[in-house]
Amino acid sequence: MASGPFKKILIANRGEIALRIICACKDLGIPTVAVYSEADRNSLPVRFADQAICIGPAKSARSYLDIPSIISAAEITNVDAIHPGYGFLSENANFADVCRESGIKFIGPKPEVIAAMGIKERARAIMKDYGVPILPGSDGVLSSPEEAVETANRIGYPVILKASAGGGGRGMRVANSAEEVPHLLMQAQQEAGAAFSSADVYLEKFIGAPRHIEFQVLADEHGNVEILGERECSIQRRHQKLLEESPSPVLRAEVRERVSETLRQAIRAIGYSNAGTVEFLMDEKGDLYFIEVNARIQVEHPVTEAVTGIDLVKAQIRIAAGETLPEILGGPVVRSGHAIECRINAENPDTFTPSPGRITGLNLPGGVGIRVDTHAFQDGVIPPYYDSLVAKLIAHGKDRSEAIARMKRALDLFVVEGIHTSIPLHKRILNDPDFVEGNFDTNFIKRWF
Ligand code: MV4
Repeated sequence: MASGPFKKILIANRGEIALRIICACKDLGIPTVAVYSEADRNSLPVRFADQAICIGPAKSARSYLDIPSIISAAEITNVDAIHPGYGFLSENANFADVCRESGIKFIGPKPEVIAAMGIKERARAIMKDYGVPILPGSDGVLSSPEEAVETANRIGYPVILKASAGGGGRGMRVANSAEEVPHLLMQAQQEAGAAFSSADVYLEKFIGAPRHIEFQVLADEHGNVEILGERECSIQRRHQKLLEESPSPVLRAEVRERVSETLRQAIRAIGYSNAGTVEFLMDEKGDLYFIEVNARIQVEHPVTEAVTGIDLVKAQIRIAAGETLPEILGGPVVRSGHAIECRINAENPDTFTPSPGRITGLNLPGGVGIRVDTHAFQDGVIPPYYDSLVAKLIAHGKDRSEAIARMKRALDLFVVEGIHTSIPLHKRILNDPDFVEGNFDTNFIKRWF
């Protein structure tokens, strides 16, 4: 081992992922510090961490996104590492850099790598260089409407204009003809400039009904890389994933192997370390095309944990402590069975609008093949200030049909009273003949309405 485990870890997050990280630290025998906003004073991470510090008011900008507050909390409690979870500061290269300057280990990739992956058009160019398949598109950022029209004419319509600093669908425009390109380019640039740090826009061939398939990566600081298979994430609405599964019901083994081997080399070459996700779109032919890298642990990581038996959060911490992947994994990665995750959100099932409030009644399912990751508890409150995730329900079985049966059973026994949740929506998805057949793409939910 290059260096020992950490003495104490601060968790710069809230909700279920904060609790998930506390659990990993307990398994490793590492004490924890929870930071919390005034809205989360009575939360489970505060209760179950060894120490807890209030870092500010409910609004994220003044608490979970407030770098000086979090660094002060880390210094006061004398931690030697910070786990950022997902969202908030997890892909903020500046935060990772401030941690480094403060002598605190940021549990994630190096700041330079986070920054490079955050510029989508750069990540695209880097992946292309290492032989990862990308869609036909512009060579970097578009510098004029004329260049945009020329490029679009060359690759053929429809094309999609994307914000280089984007993600989550903002700053995207689809053009169906040359006449539309200059106007849509201006719109995309304007939207990107307002929403992100940069108004840069690039262009690529548009796939109208893609599947969203992503690969889980684990890489240490010594050049060892493992690709832990894929997750199928096509069941989403307005860029919010609802249900994820592994393996994908449609990915051909030959494509999985080819992409995994190329990715392994690319991830090593760019100096990526820690857990990460590489997102792809699949076209009608079943071919994969790189779209972006997520340099963090993701919400849906338990699906991969179920099929590999690997604790990804524990692995992140051990990687950050300088351990090698062979030490951490202790042998070859074996994937077995099928896993599905349903995201249980506090939302109105008809309007999909948030439904925060007090949980007046709660029954969590369990039994063979079921895992629940949640910060919910009887009489606990889901505040309105953050995302509406209440729980993640994960079912694992020997095959897809057993995983579906277990998930349906668990949803039947899952009771949340006092707030609306997406439980009815998940029951509907699992009973849809097209879902059961594996016959769906990212427009699956949209087609219902
Ligand atoms: C695309 C695409 C079609 N063609 N790129 C949406 C979020 C951003 N991360 C990438 N996105 C897309 N990029 C090309 N060339 C369609 C989408 C897209 C999408 C992708 C994954 C999951 C859900 C989606 C919903 C709408 C659009």
